[in-house]
Amino acid sequence: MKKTDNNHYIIEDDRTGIEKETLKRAFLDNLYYLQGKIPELATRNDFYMALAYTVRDRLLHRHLHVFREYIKQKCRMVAYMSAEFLTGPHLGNNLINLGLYDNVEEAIGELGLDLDDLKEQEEEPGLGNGGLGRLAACFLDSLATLDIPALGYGIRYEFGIFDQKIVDGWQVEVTDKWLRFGNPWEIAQIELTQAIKFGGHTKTYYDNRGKYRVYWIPEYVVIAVPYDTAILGYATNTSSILRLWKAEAAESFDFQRFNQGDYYGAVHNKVSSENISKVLYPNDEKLSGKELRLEQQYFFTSASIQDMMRIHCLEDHKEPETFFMSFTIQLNDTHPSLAIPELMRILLDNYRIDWDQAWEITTKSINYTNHTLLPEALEKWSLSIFGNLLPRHLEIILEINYHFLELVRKTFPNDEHRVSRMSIIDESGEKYVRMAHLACVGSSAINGVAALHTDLLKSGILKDFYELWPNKFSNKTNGVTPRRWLVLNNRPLANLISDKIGTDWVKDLYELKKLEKYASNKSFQQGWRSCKNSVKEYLANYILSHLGIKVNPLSMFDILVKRIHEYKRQHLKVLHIITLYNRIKENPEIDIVPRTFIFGGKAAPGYFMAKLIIKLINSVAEVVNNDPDIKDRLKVVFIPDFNIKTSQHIYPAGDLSEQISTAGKEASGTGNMKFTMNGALTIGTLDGANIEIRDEVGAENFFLFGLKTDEVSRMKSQGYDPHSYYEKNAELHKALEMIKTGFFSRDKPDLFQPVFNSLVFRDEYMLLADYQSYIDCQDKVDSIFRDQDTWTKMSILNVARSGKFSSDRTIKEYCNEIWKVNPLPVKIPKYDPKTQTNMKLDGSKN
Ligand code: 26Q
Repeated sequence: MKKTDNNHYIIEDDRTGIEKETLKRAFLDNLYYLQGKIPELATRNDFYMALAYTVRDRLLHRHLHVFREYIKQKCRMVAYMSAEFLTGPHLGNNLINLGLYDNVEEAIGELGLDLDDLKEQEEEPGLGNGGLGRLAACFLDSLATLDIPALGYGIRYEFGIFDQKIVDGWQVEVTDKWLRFGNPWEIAQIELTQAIKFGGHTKTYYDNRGKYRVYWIPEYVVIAVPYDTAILGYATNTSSILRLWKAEAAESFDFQRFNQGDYYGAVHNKVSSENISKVLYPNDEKLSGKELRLEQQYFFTSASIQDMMRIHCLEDHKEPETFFMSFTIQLNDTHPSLAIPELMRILLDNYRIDWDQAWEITTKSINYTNHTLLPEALEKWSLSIFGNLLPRHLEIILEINYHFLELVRKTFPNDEHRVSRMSIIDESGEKYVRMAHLACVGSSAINGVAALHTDLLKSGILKDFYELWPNKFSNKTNGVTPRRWLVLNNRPLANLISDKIGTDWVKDLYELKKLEKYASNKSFQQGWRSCKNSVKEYLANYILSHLGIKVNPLSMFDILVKRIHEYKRQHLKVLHIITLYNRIKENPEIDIVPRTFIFGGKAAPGYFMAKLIIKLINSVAEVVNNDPDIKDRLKVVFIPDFNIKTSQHIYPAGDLSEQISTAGKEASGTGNMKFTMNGALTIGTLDGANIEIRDEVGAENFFLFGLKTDEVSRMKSQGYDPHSYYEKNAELHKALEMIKTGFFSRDKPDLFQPVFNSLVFRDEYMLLADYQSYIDCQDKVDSIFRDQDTWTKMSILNVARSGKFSSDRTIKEYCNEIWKVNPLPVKIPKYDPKTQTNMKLDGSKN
């Protein structure tokens, strides 16, 4: 209750009020009426749910108001289409973005509960594999924070990325049942359901104007039900909508079949329809035989395009011809690229718009972001699978291709090699639809995700397209949201920064520059170190309680967390660890900087080598951690189930960030940015966004090693011989021998031979060529870490110069250069008589 000047009391509404007493009342009320519990009998989940609903109440009116306003104002909206949105847990983030974190923490504390404890209870929506999915989530945060009208469209997978358990050093996959206790953050919008057609065949006819037309007679229909989640902006009324589609059967029960006595047949349709949104595919699953993946892609792109068209036509006078004025669509990789033929189909077949105009509307609406340089990772679908599932879309794609190849021939006469290289259809053997080609042809703008990546696209896998349309290409270096990755996850550091330079940096990360002048200030350095130490202690406790391994918080926390992949070279880090181990064994008194090596990451379930690398890390850990000669100077820890939740404890605690991919392989990387923002120094190759991080923080504050992109390709073309490195480098030789001969796998000596063989006889990612440079660089890291003042200064400068890596900067670039959309801040009346009561002390209404 707040007292005003004229003896009035304002009693806050239980659903929107933000005073501590109101929050407590609302929380207990939700516990009682929604969970059906009194505090004495409530479980931790009951408390979490009650708090989640309390927070949801406080964001709902923004969410509802904002969208109504967009429709009213007929503004242009961004539609970010992505097969993955890796949002992570919502509770903490919503509290930060609502500005309620401290109030709620206190209110909950006064009720005898711990906010950290309740946050831990939230099951995270793991609806993504890694970087690409997390980028989509960071973008929604930035779009809302910058007041850009936006929708994210994707799939509401019932099972997200698998949970990882480590059993006897091996990865074991466990189904992610994230919805099992309910999801308080989503709202099903049943009335916005869309029908999605599949299979069947097409027919032609002449319409009443004598025009040749096609219609599609599908074999079956699946229903798409949207579930909305509000993604709040920080300190603004705007919220983006994340709209995820769930598949349901059109007729959930086939009564005709049931009456014929075929009970199982009667539910079959329901089961197979619902399969479409059942499970997220891991990222390096080979596509052959993965028809369900294509069904998923069409399912969510069709539902989303239909939904956009519905929204566009909401205002009476809006015609489909002006669709591109209502929406600018961004394709997050090729996974949603069926949006191109789907929008064409709707314009051609449903609205009977002519080809040329339909094509103009489509290409004006759509843009494409590429996220990979690995040619084997480019999506392609066999023509027969494609044609069976989407016969009409295949016709449209063939016609797009016909017009496109005509243009290629006109622009580059007598160059049939180019024509077959560029064709949307790969006809070199079995026929395939090349999704990246479709995306390039159907988009106005094409971008890479870091400067080097974009350059390599232009000179490599998309070279022909760049030569045809140089102006379509641009670079948009990735970024991450500082709200989650710094303010929420690293409270001590965020508070220290705000005490020094105020809080403007949260919305304008370049403000961190103001820290530069304190970089050499001894007392600021001390405060900085004590922040780092406190988050390191937190992680040390986590490791002790979850893994039973005791690590020294004063040792250097040397961290490599990301998906396990050979190009990311986790095994190069292992070679470094074995080298240090051998140095100590040879000279037990050697003066060495104590380090804790922390690994985390999931391997795709079908990726043999990645899974073996996890086992290798754990086997090396077993030996190193238990060898008395090491005297705890080296500790190796593999933290299971690296995801958004576990990463929240990891990124803040980094001293050294390992970004060691082979130059030219990592499109951008975003973990590198999260570490930099949290004051870790990077050891890295000139790859992806590492290059730009180094440019920003200064070469003197970055540990660079390894071959450059052009050196990698030159060496490869001249015939790279890994074996000679193995022969000539004594320390490397010894480390590899130990892997080969079973030093780390005594009960199964040949267990790690495949690792040895792949390195010594092929070494596609050139670990051996980079080994010595990496080791030398790590020795330099050691010598600087010994000088804590210098290290701390470098750490402060890294944070001070990390402004570029806010996703706010990235989103501004997309807005200005590709989407052409403007901020539209929405006012929500502060005082709303419907939600607040104004009464006098004696109880009479005024
Ligand atoms: C494709 C077909 C079938 C099944 C799965 C997939 C699939 C799913 C996810 C393929 C790729 C992905 C994810 C790729 C990804 O995360 N790429 C990363 O994107 C980041 C954001 O741009 C970059 O920073 C990383 O460099 C890049 O590896």
